[in-house]
Amino acid sequence: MQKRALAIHDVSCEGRCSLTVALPVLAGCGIHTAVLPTALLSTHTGEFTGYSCLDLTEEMGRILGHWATLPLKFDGLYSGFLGSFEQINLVGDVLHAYHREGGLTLVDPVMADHGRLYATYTKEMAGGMGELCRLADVIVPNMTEACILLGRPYVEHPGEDEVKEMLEALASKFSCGQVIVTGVHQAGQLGAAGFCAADGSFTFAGAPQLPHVFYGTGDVFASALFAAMLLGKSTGEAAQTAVNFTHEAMVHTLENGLPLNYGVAFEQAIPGLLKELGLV
Ligand code: PXL
Repeated sequence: MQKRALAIHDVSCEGRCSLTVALPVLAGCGIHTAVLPTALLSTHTGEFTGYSCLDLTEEMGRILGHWATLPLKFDGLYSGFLGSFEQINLVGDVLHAYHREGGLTLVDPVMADHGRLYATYTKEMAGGMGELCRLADVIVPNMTEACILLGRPYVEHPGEDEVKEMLEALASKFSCGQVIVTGVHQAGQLGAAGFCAADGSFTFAGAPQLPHVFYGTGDVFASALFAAMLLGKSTGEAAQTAVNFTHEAMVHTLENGLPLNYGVAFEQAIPGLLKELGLV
C-alpha cells in the first residue's frame, strides 16, 4: 500500500527549504503527499532581505473546513515552519485530528539557528512550538532550537555527555518517543544525535563537516528522515540515510557554485537517496 503523508510548512518560492524540499523528497520516495501551506514567502528569511511574506492562517481554516468533508487519512504527519502564533493551535488540532494508531507524527520545531530566532518568530511562538512538540512521536530540533525548548542559554558545541543529557531532557519534557538533535559535532564529524525513550538508547549519525554555512539543510535532513521512517527504517538507519543525503546535497551545491542562500542541491542527491532506501 502506498504511504500517505501530510506536510505542513511554508512555501518559500525561492531558496529551497520547507515545502519546496519536503514535497519533492517525499513524492520522490513514492509517498502520496498532501500539503498544508502555512505562509507564502518570496524567499526564506535567512540571508535575504526585502522578502514578501503572506500569513495563510485564515486560508488554512478554509482548507481544513473542506478537508473535514473528505475521507482523508494519513500514515504520517510532518510539520515545520509556521506563519503566526494563532496558527500553532490550528496545527495542533490538525496533528490531533489526523493522527492515527500506528502513524508517525514528526514535528520539526523550526524557529531558530546559530543561536538566534528567525526574523518572523517571536518568543511567544517559540513557546507554542513546545506545545506542538508534545503531540509528536519524533522531534528534530537543531542545537539552537533544542536550547530554546529547554529554556537554556545557547551552547554551540556541547560535549557528548551534555548532548545525551539534553536529548533525555527533551524526551522527558515533551513526552516524545524519539528525539533527534541536528548540528551535533562528534568524533570529528557533523551530524544528528538521537535518543529513543522506549529503550533508552542513543545514536549518532554523522558525515565529514564541510567548511561552509549552508541553508535549508534542516529541512533536507528532516524530509529524508521522515520519508525513511515512514517507509519502515529504524530511527538510527533513517538518521544515517538522511545525513548521507544532506551531505551529498551539500557537495553538489559547492560543485554548482550558486550562492549558498539558495539552498542545497538536494535534487541531485535524490538518486542516491532512492538507492539507499532500496527504492531503485
Ligand atoms: O529552513 C527553515 C526555514 C523555513 N521557512 C522559512 C525560513 C526558514 C529558515 O530561515 O526562513 C521561511
